[in-house]
Amino acid sequence: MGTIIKCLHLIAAAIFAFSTAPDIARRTMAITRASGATTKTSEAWPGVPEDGTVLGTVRVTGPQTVATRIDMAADPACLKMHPAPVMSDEVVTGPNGALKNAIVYISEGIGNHSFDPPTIPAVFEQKACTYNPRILGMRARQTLRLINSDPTTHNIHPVPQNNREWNLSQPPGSSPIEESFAREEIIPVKCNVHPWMKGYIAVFKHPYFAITNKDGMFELKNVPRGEYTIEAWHEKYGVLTQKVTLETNQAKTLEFVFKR
Ligand SMILES: [Cu+2]
Repeated sequence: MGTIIKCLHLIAAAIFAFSTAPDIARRTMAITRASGATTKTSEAWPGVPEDGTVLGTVRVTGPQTVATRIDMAADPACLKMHPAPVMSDEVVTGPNGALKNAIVYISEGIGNHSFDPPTIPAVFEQKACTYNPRILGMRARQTLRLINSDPTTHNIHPVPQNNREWNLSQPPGSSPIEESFAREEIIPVKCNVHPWMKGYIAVFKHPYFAITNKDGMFELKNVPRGEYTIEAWHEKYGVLTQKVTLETNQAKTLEFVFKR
């Protein structure tokens, strides 16, 4: 009897280990990647800023999508601030498919080199029941200042995979809330009061990131010579990757084209 129970225990343990192993592996991979431990240090990385530049544009091709209308009727205070219909700004394009609000950043090539975060805070504002900016780029361990400029209560709820999750209510007129994130990650942010409110806070351990403007343009400045992997991320279209080699003080132009 005892042997049978022991056997059952072993089988149960094996099933448990098997079913959780891929999940744990995935999580470990994500954490390792985000902490920078798996990125290869470039031989040429001098660790000091130089005048190298990686610049260019992000575009999207394919059939034009129609922006959906946002219904703010659930909160009269929000509705009142928008006399005209509000359209989703998930995808904002300009001439020739120029894509706004893509994040372009160095994903490999810096190795474990560390940078002190800026002393000025990154600001994420809730304004007219939307996030301003929709996509915020900031640094790990930099202060994040959250502001509610609206006459209604918001609930700021970042949903990270690799950082501490928090969920804070901010009534109208309350003081700014200060928070921070310890690790690299692009974090979706939602408001539990207003389901249409969507934003992202992109956290980097280094200063080499940019968010495309209305012309789809980006510029990474003061990049030292080296070999890098550059990624372009967009909330709807995913990630594109390119390799680039920079000599001292060189400028390289890249174009990223998402396909719909
Ligand atoms: Cu809200």
